[in-house]
Amino acid sequence: PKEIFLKDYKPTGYHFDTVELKFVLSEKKTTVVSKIRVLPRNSSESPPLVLDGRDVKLLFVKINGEERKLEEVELTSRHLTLKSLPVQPFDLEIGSEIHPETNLSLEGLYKSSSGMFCTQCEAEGFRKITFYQDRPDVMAKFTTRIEADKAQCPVLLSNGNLIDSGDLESLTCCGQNGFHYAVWEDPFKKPCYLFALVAGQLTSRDDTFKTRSGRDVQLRIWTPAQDVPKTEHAMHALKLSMKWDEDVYGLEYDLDLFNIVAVPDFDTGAMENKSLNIFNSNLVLASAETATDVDYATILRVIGHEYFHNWTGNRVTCRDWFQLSLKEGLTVFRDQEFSSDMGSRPVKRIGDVALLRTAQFSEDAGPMAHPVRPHSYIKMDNFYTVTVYKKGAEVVRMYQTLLGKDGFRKGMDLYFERHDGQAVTCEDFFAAMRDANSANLSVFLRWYSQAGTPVLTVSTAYDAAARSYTVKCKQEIPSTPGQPVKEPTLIPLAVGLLNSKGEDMVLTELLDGGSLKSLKDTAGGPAKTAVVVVDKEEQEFTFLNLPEKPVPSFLRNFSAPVRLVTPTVTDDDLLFLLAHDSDEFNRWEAGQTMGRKLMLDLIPKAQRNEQLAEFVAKALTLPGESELMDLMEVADPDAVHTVRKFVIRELASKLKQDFLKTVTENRSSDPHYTFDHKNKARRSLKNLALDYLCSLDEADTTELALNEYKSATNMTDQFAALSSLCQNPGDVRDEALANFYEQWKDETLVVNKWLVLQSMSDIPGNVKNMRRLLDHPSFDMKNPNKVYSLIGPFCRTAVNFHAKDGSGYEFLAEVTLQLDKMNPQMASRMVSSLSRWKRFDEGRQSLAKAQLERIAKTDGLSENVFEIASKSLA
Ligand code: HT7
Ligand code: ZN
Repeated sequence: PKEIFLKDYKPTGYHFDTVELKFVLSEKKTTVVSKIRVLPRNSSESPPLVLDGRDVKLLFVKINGEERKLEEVELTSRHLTLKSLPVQPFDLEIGSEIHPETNLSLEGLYKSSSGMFCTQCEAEGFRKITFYQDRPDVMAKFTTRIEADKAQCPVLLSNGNLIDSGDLESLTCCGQNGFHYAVWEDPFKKPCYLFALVAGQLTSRDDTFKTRSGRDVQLRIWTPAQDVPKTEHAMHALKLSMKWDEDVYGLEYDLDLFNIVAVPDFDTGAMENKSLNIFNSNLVLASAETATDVDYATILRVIGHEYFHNWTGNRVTCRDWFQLSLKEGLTVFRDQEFSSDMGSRPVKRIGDVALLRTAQFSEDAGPMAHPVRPHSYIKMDNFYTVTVYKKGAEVVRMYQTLLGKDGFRKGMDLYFERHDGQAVTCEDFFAAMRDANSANLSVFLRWYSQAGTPVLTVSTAYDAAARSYTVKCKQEIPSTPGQPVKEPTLIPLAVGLLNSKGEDMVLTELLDGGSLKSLKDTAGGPAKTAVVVVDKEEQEFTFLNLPEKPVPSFLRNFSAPVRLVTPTVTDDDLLFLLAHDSDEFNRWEAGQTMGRKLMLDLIPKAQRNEQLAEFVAKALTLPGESELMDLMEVADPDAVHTVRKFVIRELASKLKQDFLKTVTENRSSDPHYTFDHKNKARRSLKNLALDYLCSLDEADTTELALNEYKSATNMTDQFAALSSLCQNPGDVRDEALANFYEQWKDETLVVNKWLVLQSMSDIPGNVKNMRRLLDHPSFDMKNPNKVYSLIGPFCRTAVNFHAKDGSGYEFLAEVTLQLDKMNPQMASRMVSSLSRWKRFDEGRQSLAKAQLERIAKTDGLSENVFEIASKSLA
């Protein structure tokens, strides 16, 4: 397979100005005719025009209306190359044929199991629809005509505005009902990855939104008729998103119609196609009975995310796919801020950082480590990663931390002023931030080019006589594949200093590399948090005028995506911060640091099979198993699991009465479900307490959970009680699972939760159960939601995926190979779970490696899986 490099980027020799598409839809054979107005870049020469195309049958090619003989064009399985072209603007017309019914890859145009036609074009799916320059810097105005059987597809949707529609009485298909047509015109230039088409039997929930300039925008959420009642929350989320983008960024929606379609088989979460967002059903549909608080929050976030792309991604798009984080990092940052404003800011930040640490830090330390802007790829689909998305969002957040909210907004305004309607790079974003603030940030660009999580070591010394406090910083970025040596980057380190009463000290003056700075907060008042800029390998800062030795609170609000090491911070300091820090993120962090330290100290004991006695801790939700494994020289899944379970049980037994009280006091007397901060917080505390109690596996705690399960009036509480019961193998667990399935077997999204619960289980020997579930009627390998529910969570379990006998690895390899024949993107996401095999003991290493080798050797393997398997073995 061919590797593609960022350094080889060249603009195209031809612009596409307008594109007229005509689809005649049928599941077996759909014809697509595209008429493109082509503008040669250079009027003195006509280089070959290379069009991408995969699994598309070419029917004809016309230049300025004249048909080219098919023998005269160059056609391979990947490209159509046209030569001897006019040097003046010309019309290119291409006729082609595709087969939606047999397209199981879920990219291009496919027929969903629900019967509707649907497209997914990002990153390179448009080439499965027709021959085209399938790259994001080719931006054109699209008009789309769709013709289809009216009974089978009463609703025909594409991007932009509906400009014409009607019946085609003269056309009938195989004696069935008549055909009808719709013509859609998108007035905005766009790359083809934002093209979308949906056709099927759909019903909409309709609403309107009045923009701040007074325009009415029609909002429609489309689903099969029976699901319309479950779209109320999604519609609410959409209106909140539209309002938020106006309020916070001054960004208004630019068309008079905004459509969302919910599709039951969609490869990932959702897609921001211009004015026609397509969503996985599980990110649209919700009711109190079938969806949890987490589902409600996720829907709010993703509806926001896709809507925000209208400006960050669509109006200003990426020059090439290496720049993916330009739109995704920025839009994730925007959705994080949106969710924070709609709920609890610290709780949101804690959740985001916890995910970054478990998923992204480990990616950054493994064989697939890559910079936020990768240097090369074989399959772009493999680079929709936590690094590009979540570390990319942290990079954007750092601009805001460095420049302040106002400075960041000025940078955003300049970015849109300069680049609206363009396809640009991460440097363009950087330049807008820099120029709008006259800031000197050049070292900051290294965040885009260097992989690996920086380790920031911070130590301190207080000089009582001088009333000064010196903070010594050292940064180190570990080697990653292809990048043995790293340069220091620019790290904004947010620092607060607490006095002995636990109050923030006022920070007045800072000696920074010899120069004295006076400190003020952003509103010009006294500073209680200072952001110091660490941009050298080693650096010292001294805070002046401090009357007593402070307790330091470093990296407040997680001001940079680094691993912080603080050798001079004591356990007493951590307890003090846990009790007093005004930065709520760091209060949580102090508890987590203590939990990590205590559990890591216990691991050698567990490895020697010693008794793990006398442990008491303060933190409630403990760091997860994978986070702990990541901190070990050689990851030991069994010991980590034993220790974590032990600590949970110890806490539960010591605090049993408190937990019982917590459950009782946080039950709601109101059966009506409300998704607001107060009720969410109450439910999550109650359910966490219940989970601790069930870890004891005692008769009274089991009975309590059973009662909670039976009396639950919403899915959050019902599912939480079921999860708590499922910790312990036995009849109660089996009966509860059977009961839940029986109750919900007709609600696919709820059945998926049932699959997740069994897949993530740590009951011994769960692989057997997994094999049984593969054959369960509720499972379907062709549906991504089923695969993500059943296979994904299993690979995150310490004890079962990493079972000593290799059964977990073998299971995953079998599933991956089966999946690869249908949907390579999904298969490569699955195989990634094996990529960190070198982190484990020799026995597990050889078992995992054998499975990777088995996958890599398989005939007919996709490029997607090949890239991950071969890089993992390297
Ligand atoms: N921009 C969208 C990315 C996406 C995608 C990428 C590869 C394969 C399938 C896909 N479906 C959606 C979603 C987003 O980040 O907003
Ligand atoms: Zn996105």
